[in-house]
Amino acid sequence: MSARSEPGLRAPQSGGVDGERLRAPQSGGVDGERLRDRIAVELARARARTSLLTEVVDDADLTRQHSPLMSPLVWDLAHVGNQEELWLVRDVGGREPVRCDIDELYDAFRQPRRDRPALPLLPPAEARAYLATVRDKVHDLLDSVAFTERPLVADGFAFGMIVQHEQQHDETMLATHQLRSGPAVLHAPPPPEPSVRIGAEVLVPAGEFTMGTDTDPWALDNERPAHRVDLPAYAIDAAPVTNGQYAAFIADGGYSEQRWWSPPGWAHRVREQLSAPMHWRRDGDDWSYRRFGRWARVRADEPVVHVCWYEAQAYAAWAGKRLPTEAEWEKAARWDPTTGRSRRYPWGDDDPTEAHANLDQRHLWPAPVGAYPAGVSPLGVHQLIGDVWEWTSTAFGGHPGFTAFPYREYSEVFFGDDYRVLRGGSFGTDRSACRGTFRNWDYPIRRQIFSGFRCARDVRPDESYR
Ligand code: AVJ
Ligand code: FE
Repeated sequence: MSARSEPGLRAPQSGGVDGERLRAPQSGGVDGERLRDRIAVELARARARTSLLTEVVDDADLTRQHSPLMSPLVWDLAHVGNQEELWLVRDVGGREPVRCDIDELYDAFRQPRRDRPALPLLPPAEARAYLATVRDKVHDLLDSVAFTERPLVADGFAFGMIVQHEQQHDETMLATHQLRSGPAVLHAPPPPEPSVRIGAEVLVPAGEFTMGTDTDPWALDNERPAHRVDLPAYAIDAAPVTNGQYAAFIADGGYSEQRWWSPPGWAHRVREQLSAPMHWRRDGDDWSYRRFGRWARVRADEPVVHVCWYEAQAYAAWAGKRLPTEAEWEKAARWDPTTGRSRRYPWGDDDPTEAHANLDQRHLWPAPVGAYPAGVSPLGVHQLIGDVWEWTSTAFGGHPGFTAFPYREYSEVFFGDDYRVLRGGSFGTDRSACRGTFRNWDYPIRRQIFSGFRCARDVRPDESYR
């Protein structure tokens, strides 16, 4: 039984989020056709990005391991096709396997990343041919699939899951590109310039809100079910912490003062000799940062990126603040005080456009603070979606009433104290794999991902702005 077919804990005030508009289109008729078209568009969009990320480098670069933290790009490539084969061709379609001899090679749990370059992987041309064969079969079965009430296919869920899976690996491949040495091969226009001034922080009143979702059709198991969470009043930064703010922490000796760091954070800092975000180097009195093969001056008003959870936590302590909990992040992003509802996104229920957020690998770094006024939340919090993944203080776990669906290895096996939750997506995240409920997670030492943060603090019940 899946979380998706349970009546669940539908929250009284979540009606708009969980409203009729998002209900299952049936197999036949206009809605079914619209869903088929939407799936085809999303599959094609994901594949275009996968192709781009794997065509800008040669075969040697595709096969090489650019960092022990990452897979060779050609592993991600064939793994994307293999997951699509497993879930769509074999499970949804009930078709014969395309290649069952390679399942084990591309099973992330059987092959740790550091070992992947030594595997007898499909060479690039074979991997591309494999993906094309699988995709042809998927188009064939998409033409005739019935979007029945079966949880795996209702609302086209399995297709949405596979779209998001490919896009997630595309973000991982983008992070591999960032770790790759050599000249720039990726090109994109710079993000927009700021168009509004943003205050320091926003006060969020005490009270309940709806966290998670029951009905967002392509929400993954860890985003479910919707449930009410009561929070005391808190203040949260109106924008992510910027390079300028972070450089002030460095200049103030933040990396050499143990008191700002947690004990495991300090041990990690010392062992790894951390002294600045990943990819930064001194440039006179300033800093430069290498992004995708080009050195650029660190810009003070851009959100800081490539920091680990321990660095974020130390910065917050230095600033007299703390990281927000995951629930605090989500309330700031989704709660509308006028209606009491939780929105899908800070700006409303509509899918992101270029005006709302820096997503989709449209730009190759975070946008300066104030660049996305249209993306503001009802409470006045900016740039929650896109730009940088934001570390929260919360360990990754299931929402109350969590049920693994459709496989435990997507989320459940990662629950526990080892991982911290990140929210909101980055410039490298596709809009299909990002929403107000979407949850990412990683080890607190990781910073090769596009990770930044914002701070929060407790407030007294009678406090207004500090
Ligand atoms: C949700 C980003 C942590 O990359 O490990 C990809 C996504 N799961 N293939 C990851 C995922 C299976 C996952 N993260
Ligand atoms: Fe995967």
